[in-house]
Amino acid sequence: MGRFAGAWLQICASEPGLNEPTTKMTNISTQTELESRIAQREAVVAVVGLGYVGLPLATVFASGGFDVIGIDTDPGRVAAINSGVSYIQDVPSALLTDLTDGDKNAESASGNLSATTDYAAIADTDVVLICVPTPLGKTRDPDVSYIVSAANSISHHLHKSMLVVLESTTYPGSTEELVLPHLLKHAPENFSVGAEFHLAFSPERVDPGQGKWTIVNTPKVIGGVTQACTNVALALYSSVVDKVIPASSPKTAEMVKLLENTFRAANIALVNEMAIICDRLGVDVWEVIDVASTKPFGFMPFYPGPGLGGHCIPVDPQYLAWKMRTMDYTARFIQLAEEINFGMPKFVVDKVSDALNGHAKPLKGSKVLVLGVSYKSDVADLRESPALDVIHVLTSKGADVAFHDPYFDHVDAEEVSLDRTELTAEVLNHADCVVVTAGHSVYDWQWIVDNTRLLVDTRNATSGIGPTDCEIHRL
Ligand code: SAJ
Repeated sequence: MGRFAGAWLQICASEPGLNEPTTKMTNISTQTELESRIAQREAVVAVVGLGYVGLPLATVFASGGFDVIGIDTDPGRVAAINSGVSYIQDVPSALLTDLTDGDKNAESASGNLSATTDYAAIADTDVVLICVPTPLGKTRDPDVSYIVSAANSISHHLHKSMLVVLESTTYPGSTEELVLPHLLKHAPENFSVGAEFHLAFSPERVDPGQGKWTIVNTPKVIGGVTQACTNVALALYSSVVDKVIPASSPKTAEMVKLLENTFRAANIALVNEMAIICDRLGVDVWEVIDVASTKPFGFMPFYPGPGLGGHCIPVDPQYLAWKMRTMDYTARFIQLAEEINFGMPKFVVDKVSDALNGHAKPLKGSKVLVLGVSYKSDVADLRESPALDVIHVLTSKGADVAFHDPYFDHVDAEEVSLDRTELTAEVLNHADCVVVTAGHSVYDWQWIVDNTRLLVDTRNATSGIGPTDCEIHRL
Protein backbone atom coordinates (compact mmCIF):
# COMPACT_ATOMS: atom_id res chain seq x y z
CA MET A 1 0.00 0.00 0.00
CA GLY A 2 1.42 3.42 -0.94
CA ARG A 3 1.82 6.32 1.46
CA PHE A 4 -1.22 8.08 -0.12
CA ALA A 5 -3.54 5.16 0.66
CA GLY A 6 -2.40 5.27 4.28
CA ALA A 7 -3.02 9.02 4.39
CA TRP A 8 -6.51 8.44 2.96
CA LEU A 9 -7.18 6.07 5.86
CA GLN A 10 -6.06 8.85 8.22
CA ILE A 11 -8.43 11.40 6.61
CA CYS A 12 -11.30 8.93 6.95
CA ALA A 13 -10.30 8.17 10.49
CA SER A 14 -10.51 11.84 11.46
CA GLU A 15 -13.86 12.27 9.70
CA PRO A 16 -16.33 13.74 12.31
CA GLY A 17 -19.22 11.50 13.21
CA LEU A 18 -17.32 8.24 13.18
CA ASN A 19 -18.20 6.16 16.22
CA GLU A 20 -14.54 5.91 17.26
CA PRO A 21 -12.74 8.85 18.93
CA THR A 22 -10.42 10.45 16.37
CA THR A 23 -7.30 9.81 18.44
CA LYS A 24 -7.99 6.08 18.60
CA MET A 25 -8.72 5.92 14.87
CA THR A 26 -5.56 7.98 14.19
CA ASN A 27 -3.53 5.49 16.25
CA ILE A 28 -5.06 2.64 14.31
CA SER A 29 -4.53 4.31 10.92
CA THR A 30 -0.95 5.24 11.77
CA GLN A 31 -0.29 1.74 12.99
CA THR A 32 -2.18 0.21 10.08
CA GLU A 33 -0.39 2.34 7.54
CA LEU A 34 3.03 1.39 8.84
CA GLU A 35 2.11 -2.27 9.24
CA SER A 36 0.88 -2.41 5.66
CA ARG A 37 4.05 -0.72 4.38
CA ILE A 38 6.02 -3.31 6.33
CA ALA A 39 3.93 -6.15 4.92
CA GLN A 40 4.46 -4.84 1.38
CA ARG A 41 8.21 -4.37 2.03
CA GLU A 42 7.66 -0.71 1.15
CA ALA A 43 8.85 0.47 4.55
CA VAL A 44 12.38 1.85 4.40
CA VAL A 45 14.51 0.86 7.41
CA ALA A 46 17.26 3.02 8.86
CA VAL A 47 19.89 1.44 11.12
CA VAL A 48 21.81 3.93 13.25
CA GLY A 49 25.18 2.57 14.38
CA LEU A 50 26.84 0.06 12.02
CA GLY A 51 28.91 -1.97 14.46
CA TYR A 52 28.79 -5.64 15.42
CA VAL A 53 25.00 -5.33 16.06
CA GLY A 54 23.90 -2.72 13.52
CA LEU A 55 25.62 -4.01 10.39
CA PRO A 56 24.40 -7.62 10.71
CA LEU A 57 20.91 -6.27 11.49
CA ALA A 58 21.01 -4.02 8.40
CA THR A 59 21.94 -6.99 6.21
CA VAL A 60 19.11 -9.10 7.70
CA PHE A 61 16.50 -6.46 6.85
CA ALA A 62 17.95 -5.86 3.37
CA SER A 63 18.08 -9.62 2.73
CA GLY A 64 14.47 -9.72 3.93
CA GLY A 65 13.38 -7.41 1.14
CA PHE A 66 13.56 -3.98 2.78
CA ASP A 67 15.52 -1.04 1.46
CA VAL A 68 17.92 -0.19 4.28
CA ILE A 69 19.87 2.98 4.95
CA GLY A 70 22.74 2.51 7.38
CA ILE A 71 23.79 5.61 9.29
CA ASP A 72 27.14 5.89 11.05
CA THR A 73 29.31 8.80 12.14
CA ASP A 74 32.41 6.99 10.83
CA PRO A 75 32.95 7.86 7.14
CA GLY A 76 35.36 4.93 6.84
CA ARG A 77 32.63 2.46 7.80
CA VAL A 78 30.17 4.15 5.39
CA ALA A 79 32.66 3.99 2.51
CA ALA A 80 33.50 0.36 3.28
CA ILE A 81 29.85 -0.69 3.27
CA ASN A 82 29.03 1.18 0.07
CA SER A 83 32.00 -0.49 -1.62
CA GLY A 84 31.00 -3.94 -0.36
CA VAL A 85 33.82 -4.35 2.13
CA SER A 86 32.88 -5.83 5.51
CA TYR A 87 34.69 -4.95 8.74
CA ILE A 88 32.50 -7.21 10.90
CA GLN A 89 33.63 -10.82 11.28
CA ASP A 90 30.11 -12.24 11.00
CA VAL A 91 29.17 -10.27 7.83
CA PRO A 92 30.76 -11.57 4.60
CA SER A 93 31.87 -8.91 2.09
CA ALA A 94 30.15 -10.92 -0.65
CA LEU A 95 26.82 -10.34 1.10
CA LEU A 96 27.48 -6.61 1.35
CA THR A 97 28.48 -6.48 -2.32
CA ASP A 98 25.23 -8.16 -3.28
CA LEU A 99 23.05 -5.95 -1.06
CA THR A 100 24.72 -2.66 -2.00
CA ASP A 101 24.65 -3.41 -5.70
CA GLY A 102 22.22 -0.64 -6.75
CA ASP A 103 20.94 -2.13 -9.99
CA LYS A 104 19.23 -5.24 -8.65
CA ASN A 105 16.84 -6.88 -11.07
CA ALA A 106 13.11 -6.48 -10.36
CA GLU A 107 12.83 -10.10 -9.21
CA SER A 108 15.51 -9.69 -6.56
CA ALA A 109 14.09 -10.75 -3.19
CA SER A 110 16.44 -8.49 -1.30
CA GLY A 111 16.21 -4.78 -0.80
CA ASN A 112 18.98 -2.31 -1.36
CA LEU A 113 21.48 -1.45 1.39
CA SER A 114 23.33 1.83 1.38
CA ALA A 115 25.16 3.78 4.08
CA THR A 116 25.59 7.45 4.88
CA THR A 117 26.83 9.76 7.63
CA ASP A 118 23.86 12.06 7.05
CA TYR A 119 20.98 11.72 9.52
CA ALA A 120 18.76 13.68 7.09
CA ALA A 121 18.30 10.38 5.25
CA ILE A 122 15.94 9.43 8.09
CA ALA A 123 13.31 11.76 6.62
CA ASP A 124 12.79 9.19 3.86
CA THR A 125 12.54 6.17 6.15
CA ASP A 126 9.69 4.55 8.08
CA VAL A 127 11.65 2.68 10.73
CA VAL A 128 14.76 3.64 12.69
CA LEU A 129 16.72 1.02 14.65
CA ILE A 130 19.22 2.50 17.11
CA CYS A 131 22.28 0.27 17.60
CA VAL A 132 24.82 2.67 19.08
CA PRO A 133 27.42 1.82 21.74
CA THR A 134 26.56 2.02 25.42
CA PRO A 135 29.96 1.93 27.10
CA LEU A 136 30.97 2.85 30.63
CA GLY A 137 32.62 6.18 31.37
CA LYS A 138 35.96 6.56 33.18
CA THR A 139 34.17 6.21 36.53
CA ARG A 140 32.44 3.04 35.25
CA ASP A 141 29.06 4.85 35.20
CA PRO A 142 26.86 4.50 32.08
CA ASP A 143 27.82 6.64 29.10
CA VAL A 144 24.50 7.18 27.30
CA SER A 145 25.84 10.04 25.17
CA TYR A 146 25.60 7.97 21.99
CA ILE A 147 21.94 7.16 22.63
CA VAL A 148 21.13 10.80 23.40
CA SER A 149 23.00 12.02 20.33
CA ALA A 150 21.20 9.53 18.09
CA ALA A 151 17.77 10.41 19.52
CA ASN A 152 18.43 14.13 19.09
CA SER A 153 19.55 13.66 15.49
CA ILE A 154 16.55 11.46 14.71
CA SER A 155 14.12 13.95 16.25
CA HIS A 156 14.93 16.52 13.55
CA HIS A 157 13.58 14.08 10.95
CA LEU A 158 10.84 12.31 12.90
CA HIS A 159 7.62 12.18 10.88
CA LYS A 160 4.16 10.61 11.06
CA SER A 161 3.87 6.82 11.02
CA MET A 162 7.46 6.16 12.04
CA LEU A 163 8.68 3.38 14.30
CA VAL A 164 11.80 3.96 16.40
CA VAL A 165 13.39 0.98 18.17
CA LEU A 166 16.27 1.16 20.63
CA GLU A 167 18.41 -2.00 20.46
CA SER A 168 21.40 -0.80 22.47
CA THR A 169 21.70 -2.44 25.88
CA THR A 170 21.00 0.14 28.56
CA TYR A 171 19.58 0.65 32.07
CA PRO A 172 15.87 0.00 32.75
CA GLY A 173 13.80 3.07 31.92
CA SER A 174 16.10 4.43 29.20
CA THR A 175 13.64 4.14 26.32
CA GLU A 176 10.92 6.14 28.03
CA GLU A 177 13.03 8.42 30.27
CA LEU A 178 15.85 9.18 27.85
CA VAL A 179 15.00 8.38 24.23
CA LEU A 180 11.36 9.55 24.18
CA PRO A 181 11.95 13.11 25.46
CA HIS A 182 14.89 13.60 23.11
CA LEU A 183 12.89 12.28 20.16
CA LEU A 184 10.13 14.80 20.93
CA LYS A 185 12.58 17.71 21.32
CA HIS A 186 12.43 18.71 17.67
CA ALA A 187 9.34 16.73 16.65
CA PRO A 188 6.38 18.44 14.97
CA GLU A 189 3.60 19.83 17.18
CA ASN A 190 1.09 17.40 18.75
CA PHE A 191 3.29 14.38 18.14
CA SER A 192 2.51 11.66 20.64
CA VAL A 193 4.02 8.22 21.05
CA GLY A 194 1.64 5.40 20.14
CA ALA A 195 -0.32 7.75 17.90
CA GLU A 196 1.72 9.76 15.39
CA PHE A 197 4.81 7.61 15.89
CA HIS A 198 5.82 4.45 17.70
CA LEU A 199 8.68 3.64 20.07
CA ALA A 200 9.92 0.29 21.42
CA PHE A 201 12.93 -1.43 22.96
CA SER A 202 14.25 -4.66 21.48
CA PRO A 203 17.54 -5.96 22.91
CA GLU A 204 20.17 -7.35 20.57
CA ARG A 205 21.11 -10.97 21.24
CA VAL A 206 24.28 -11.58 19.29
CA ASP A 207 26.93 -14.15 20.20
CA PRO A 208 29.97 -13.09 18.17
CA GLY A 209 32.13 -15.73 16.57
CA GLN A 210 29.75 -18.68 16.59
CA GLY A 211 27.57 -19.63 13.63
CA LYS A 212 24.60 -21.51 15.11
CA TRP A 213 22.55 -18.66 16.57
CA THR A 214 21.86 -15.82 14.17
CA ILE A 215 19.61 -12.76 14.24
CA VAL A 216 17.05 -14.72 12.22
CA ASN A 217 16.81 -17.82 14.45
CA THR A 218 17.26 -16.11 17.85
CA PRO A 219 13.93 -15.12 19.46
CA LYS A 220 13.54 -11.33 19.48
CA VAL A 221 12.16 -9.64 22.61
CA ILE A 222 10.08 -6.50 21.99
CA GLY A 223 8.57 -4.04 24.47
CA GLY A 224 6.61 -1.06 23.11
CA VAL A 225 5.70 2.12 24.97
CA THR A 226 2.05 1.41 24.05
CA GLN A 227 0.32 -1.67 22.71
CA ALA A 228 0.22 -0.06 19.27
CA CYS A 229 4.02 0.43 19.51
CA THR A 230 4.49 -3.21 20.45
CA ASN A 231 2.21 -4.34 17.62
CA VAL A 232 4.08 -2.34 14.99
CA ALA A 233 7.47 -3.54 16.24
CA LEU A 234 6.22 -7.14 16.30
CA ALA A 235 5.05 -6.72 12.70
CA LEU A 236 8.45 -5.35 11.69
CA TYR A 237 10.66 -7.97 13.34
CA SER A 238 8.39 -10.93 12.55
CA SER A 239 8.98 -10.11 8.89
CA VAL A 240 12.66 -11.10 9.22
CA VAL A 241 13.12 -13.22 12.38
CA ASP A 242 11.65 -16.64 13.14
CA LYS A 243 10.19 -15.81 16.57
CA VAL A 244 9.19 -12.57 18.30
CA ILE A 245 8.51 -12.34 22.05
CA PRO A 246 6.31 -9.43 23.24
CA ALA A 247 7.15 -7.90 26.63
CA SER A 248 4.69 -5.73 28.53
CA SER A 249 6.87 -2.59 28.41
CA PRO A 250 10.23 -1.24 27.22
CA LYS A 251 11.46 -1.34 30.83
CA THR A 252 10.63 -5.05 31.04
CA ALA A 253 12.48 -5.71 27.78
CA GLU A 254 15.45 -3.65 29.00
CA MET A 255 15.50 -5.68 32.22
CA VAL A 256 15.28 -8.98 30.29
CA LYS A 257 18.55 -8.14 28.54
CA LEU A 258 20.25 -7.14 31.75
CA LEU A 259 19.16 -10.35 33.46
CA GLU A 260 20.58 -12.35 30.53
CA ASN A 261 23.98 -10.68 30.74
CA THR A 262 24.13 -10.41 34.54
CA PHE A 263 23.32 -14.13 34.64
CA ARG A 264 26.44 -14.75 32.55
CA ALA A 265 28.70 -12.36 34.47
CA ALA A 266 27.66 -13.84 37.84
CA ASN A 267 28.03 -17.46 36.72
CA ILE A 268 31.40 -16.77 35.14
CA ALA A 269 32.48 -15.17 38.43
CA LEU A 270 31.19 -18.22 40.31
CA VAL A 271 33.24 -20.60 38.20
CA ASN A 272 36.28 -18.31 38.39
CA GLU A 273 36.07 -18.48 42.16
CA MET A 274 35.70 -22.27 41.89
CA ALA A 275 38.96 -22.24 39.89
CA ILE A 276 40.66 -20.33 42.70
CA ILE A 277 39.23 -22.74 45.29
CA CYS A 278 40.22 -25.85 43.28
CA ASP A 279 43.72 -24.40 42.84
CA ARG A 280 44.08 -24.27 46.62
CA LEU A 281 42.63 -27.75 46.99
CA GLY A 282 44.85 -29.21 44.26
CA VAL A 283 41.75 -30.31 42.31
CA ASP A 284 41.34 -29.97 38.50
CA VAL A 285 38.48 -27.46 38.11
CA TRP A 286 38.01 -28.45 34.44
CA GLU A 287 37.37 -32.06 35.44
CA VAL A 288 35.02 -30.90 38.21
CA ILE A 289 32.97 -28.87 35.68
CA ASP A 290 32.95 -31.65 33.09
CA VAL A 291 31.79 -34.21 35.63
CA ALA A 292 29.21 -31.82 37.14
CA SER A 293 27.91 -31.30 33.58
CA THR A 294 26.75 -34.92 33.54
CA LYS A 295 23.88 -33.77 35.74
CA PRO A 296 20.99 -33.76 33.22
CA PHE A 297 19.03 -31.05 35.04
CA GLY A 298 19.62 -28.01 37.20
CA PHE A 299 23.19 -27.37 36.07
CA MET A 300 24.69 -25.26 33.29
CA PRO A 301 28.47 -25.29 32.72
CA PHE A 302 30.50 -22.11 32.65
CA TYR A 303 34.27 -22.13 32.40
CA PRO A 304 37.02 -20.22 34.20
CA GLY A 305 39.25 -17.88 32.26
CA PRO A 306 41.71 -15.00 32.53
CA GLY A 307 38.86 -12.54 33.17
CA LEU A 308 35.76 -11.05 31.58
CA GLY A 309 36.01 -9.46 28.13
CA GLY A 310 33.83 -8.20 25.35
CA HIS A 311 31.88 -4.99 25.43
CA CYS A 312 28.71 -6.56 26.87
CA ILE A 313 29.21 -8.89 29.79
CA PRO A 314 31.69 -6.72 31.72
CA VAL A 315 29.62 -3.61 30.97
CA ASP A 316 25.89 -4.27 30.88
CA PRO A 317 25.47 -5.39 34.51
CA GLN A 318 27.11 -2.11 35.57
CA TYR A 319 24.23 -0.25 33.92
CA LEU A 320 21.84 -2.05 36.24
CA ALA A 321 24.10 -1.53 39.27
CA TRP A 322 24.29 2.19 38.49
CA LYS A 323 20.50 2.50 38.13
CA MET A 324 20.03 0.75 41.47
CA ARG A 325 22.52 3.11 43.15
CA THR A 326 20.35 6.01 42.03
CA MET A 327 17.53 4.21 43.84
CA ASP A 328 19.62 3.71 46.95
CA TYR A 329 20.10 -0.02 46.49
CA THR A 330 23.37 -1.96 46.11
CA ALA A 331 23.24 -4.81 43.58
CA ARG A 332 25.61 -7.03 45.55
CA PHE A 333 25.81 -9.97 43.12
CA ILE A 334 26.88 -7.61 40.34
CA GLN A 335 29.44 -5.98 42.62
CA LEU A 336 30.89 -9.33 43.77
CA ALA A 337 30.96 -10.75 40.24
CA GLU A 338 32.89 -7.70 39.02
CA GLU A 339 35.37 -8.04 41.88
CA ILE A 340 36.08 -11.71 41.17
CA ASN A 341 36.14 -11.44 37.37
CA PHE A 342 38.39 -8.39 37.38
CA GLY A 343 40.73 -10.12 39.83
CA MET A 344 41.42 -13.00 37.41
CA PRO A 345 44.26 -11.36 35.41
CA LYS A 346 46.26 -11.02 38.62
CA PHE A 347 45.45 -14.62 39.55
CA VAL A 348 46.82 -15.67 36.15
CA VAL A 349 50.02 -13.69 36.68
CA ASP A 350 50.43 -15.33 40.09
CA LYS A 351 50.15 -18.73 38.37
CA VAL A 352 52.84 -17.71 35.88
CA SER A 353 55.06 -16.47 38.70
CA ASP A 354 54.59 -19.74 40.64
CA ALA A 355 55.32 -21.82 37.52
CA LEU A 356 58.56 -19.91 36.86
CA ASN A 357 59.43 -20.15 40.54
CA GLY A 358 59.34 -23.91 40.20
CA HIS A 359 62.31 -23.50 37.87
CA ALA A 360 64.06 -20.96 40.10
CA LYS A 361 63.22 -18.18 37.67
CA PRO A 362 61.92 -14.85 38.94
CA LEU A 363 59.08 -13.32 36.94
CA LYS A 364 61.22 -10.21 36.58
CA GLY A 365 63.33 -10.55 33.48
CA SER A 366 61.66 -13.79 32.33
CA LYS A 367 60.57 -14.02 28.70
CA VAL A 368 56.79 -14.57 28.70
CA LEU A 369 54.87 -15.21 25.46
CA VAL A 370 51.11 -14.49 25.61
CA LEU A 371 49.11 -16.56 23.09
CA GLY A 372 45.71 -15.19 22.01
CA VAL A 373 44.79 -11.62 23.03
CA SER A 374 41.15 -11.50 21.77
CA TYR A 375 38.58 -11.28 24.55
CA LYS A 376 37.51 -14.83 23.76
CA SER A 377 38.52 -17.65 21.47
CA ASP A 378 37.90 -17.41 17.73
CA VAL A 379 36.82 -13.77 17.67
CA ALA A 380 38.82 -10.81 16.43
CA ASP A 381 37.89 -8.36 19.16
CA LEU A 382 40.08 -6.74 21.81
CA ARG A 383 37.38 -4.84 23.67
CA GLU A 384 37.83 -5.24 27.44
CA SER A 385 40.08 -8.21 26.70
CA PRO A 386 41.51 -9.67 29.93
CA ALA A 387 44.63 -10.66 27.98
CA LEU A 388 45.55 -6.98 27.84
CA ASP A 389 45.29 -6.83 31.64
CA VAL A 390 47.49 -9.91 31.91
CA ILE A 391 50.07 -8.27 29.63
CA HIS A 392 49.89 -5.06 31.66
CA VAL A 393 50.40 -6.81 35.02
CA LEU A 394 53.19 -9.05 33.68
CA THR A 395 54.99 -6.01 32.31
CA SER A 396 54.50 -4.03 35.50
CA LYS A 397 56.23 -6.87 37.37
CA GLY A 398 59.24 -6.73 35.07
CA ALA A 399 58.53 -9.65 32.76
CA ASP A 400 59.76 -9.36 29.16
CA VAL A 401 56.44 -9.86 27.37
CA ALA A 402 55.71 -10.76 23.73
CA PHE A 403 52.38 -11.79 22.19
CA HIS A 404 50.94 -13.64 19.27
CA ASP A 405 47.36 -13.68 18.02
CA PRO A 406 46.34 -14.59 14.48
CA TYR A 407 43.80 -11.78 14.44
CA PHE A 408 45.99 -8.88 15.58
CA ASP A 409 49.41 -7.57 14.56
CA HIS A 410 49.61 -4.99 17.35
CA VAL A 411 48.16 -4.38 20.84
CA ASP A 412 48.14 -1.47 23.26
CA ALA A 413 47.69 -2.58 26.87
CA GLU A 414 47.53 0.69 28.82
CA GLU A 415 51.20 1.82 28.82
CA VAL A 416 52.28 -1.33 26.95
CA SER A 417 52.45 -1.21 23.16
CA LEU A 418 53.49 -4.43 21.38
CA ASP A 419 53.83 -5.66 17.83
CA ARG A 420 52.95 -9.29 17.25
CA THR A 421 55.88 -11.70 17.39
CA GLU A 422 56.18 -14.45 14.83
CA LEU A 423 55.04 -17.81 16.15
CA THR A 424 57.92 -20.17 15.42
CA ALA A 425 59.33 -23.20 17.21
CA GLU A 426 62.33 -21.06 18.12
CA VAL A 427 60.15 -18.31 19.67
CA LEU A 428 58.23 -20.91 21.69
CA ASN A 429 61.43 -22.60 22.78
CA HIS A 430 62.98 -19.28 23.68
CA ALA A 431 60.12 -18.34 26.03
CA ASP A 432 60.62 -19.03 29.73
CA CYS A 433 56.83 -19.37 29.94
CA VAL A 434 53.96 -19.36 27.42
CA VAL A 435 50.52 -18.14 28.65
CA VAL A 436 47.36 -19.07 26.73
CA THR A 437 44.72 -16.34 27.17
CA ALA A 438 42.57 -17.10 24.10
CA GLY A 439 42.24 -20.67 22.85
CA HIS A 440 41.87 -19.94 19.15
CA SER A 441 41.02 -23.12 17.25
CA VAL A 442 43.42 -22.15 14.44
CA TYR A 443 46.37 -22.89 16.74
CA ASP A 444 48.05 -26.31 16.48
CA TRP A 445 48.17 -26.96 20.19
CA GLN A 446 50.15 -30.18 19.90
CA TRP A 447 52.87 -28.36 17.94
CA ILE A 448 52.81 -25.52 20.46
CA VAL A 449 53.28 -27.75 23.52
CA ASP A 450 55.88 -29.88 21.70
CA ASN A 451 58.00 -26.74 21.28
CA THR A 452 57.32 -25.22 24.71
CA ARG A 453 58.97 -26.03 28.02
CA LEU A 454 56.57 -24.30 30.43
CA LEU A 455 52.98 -23.31 29.65
CA VAL A 456 50.11 -21.76 31.68
CA ASP A 457 46.76 -22.54 30.05
CA THR A 458 43.87 -20.28 31.19
CA ARG A 459 41.41 -21.67 28.61
CA ASN A 460 41.96 -25.45 28.80
CA ALA A 461 43.02 -25.13 25.14
CA THR A 462 45.61 -27.90 25.56
CA SER A 463 43.14 -30.42 27.01
CA GLY A 464 43.13 -32.55 23.86
CA ILE A 465 46.87 -32.93 23.30
CA GLY A 466 48.84 -36.18 23.42
CA PRO A 467 51.91 -36.98 25.57
CA THR A 468 54.33 -34.10 25.86
CA ASP A 469 57.42 -33.03 27.79
CA CYS A 470 55.91 -29.57 28.19
CA GLU A 471 55.09 -28.70 31.81
CA ILE A 472 51.49 -27.45 31.66
CA HIS A 473 49.74 -25.54 34.46
CA ARG A 474 45.99 -25.01 34.04
CA LEU A 475 43.68 -22.64 35.95
N1 SAJ B 1 33.61 -16.31 29.44
C1 SAJ B 1 34.21 -17.08 30.43
N2 SAJ B 1 33.62 -18.26 30.79
C2 SAJ B 1 32.46 -18.68 30.21
C3 SAJ B 1 31.86 -17.87 29.21
C4 SAJ B 1 32.46 -16.70 28.85
O1 SAJ B 1 35.26 -16.73 30.96
O2 SAJ B 1 31.98 -19.76 30.57
C5 SAJ B 1 34.22 -15.04 29.08
C6 SAJ B 1 34.61 -14.97 27.62
O3 SAJ B 1 35.91 -15.47 27.42
C7 SAJ B 1 34.56 -13.47 27.37
C8 SAJ B 1 33.44 -13.01 28.28
O4 SAJ B 1 33.26 -14.03 29.26
O5 SAJ B 1 35.76 -12.84 27.75
C9 SAJ B 1 32.12 -12.79 27.55
O6 SAJ B 1 31.87 -13.92 26.72
P1 SAJ B 1 30.34 -14.21 26.28
O7 SAJ B 1 30.36 -15.24 25.22
O8 SAJ B 1 29.51 -14.48 27.46
O9 SAJ B 1 29.89 -12.79 25.74
P2 SAJ B 1 30.01 -12.12 24.29
O10 SAJ B 1 30.16 -10.67 24.59
O11 SAJ B 1 30.96 -12.74 23.37
O12 SAJ B 1 28.60 -12.41 23.65
C10 SAJ B 1 27.56 -12.20 24.50
C11 SAJ B 1 26.49 -13.22 24.16
N3 SAJ B 1 27.09 -14.54 24.37
C12 SAJ B 1 26.45 -15.62 24.80
O13 SAJ B 1 25.31 -15.56 25.17
C13 SAJ B 1 27.19 -16.90 24.80
C14 SAJ B 1 25.41 -12.83 25.01
O14 SAJ B 1 25.85 -12.87 26.34
C15 SAJ B 1 24.88 -11.50 24.58
O15 SAJ B 1 23.78 -11.74 23.72
C16 SAJ B 1 25.87 -10.68 23.80
O16 SAJ B 1 27.14 -10.85 24.32
C17 SAJ B 1 25.52 -9.22 23.91
O17 SAJ B 1 25.79 -8.54 22.92
O18 SAJ B 1 25.01 -8.80 24.93
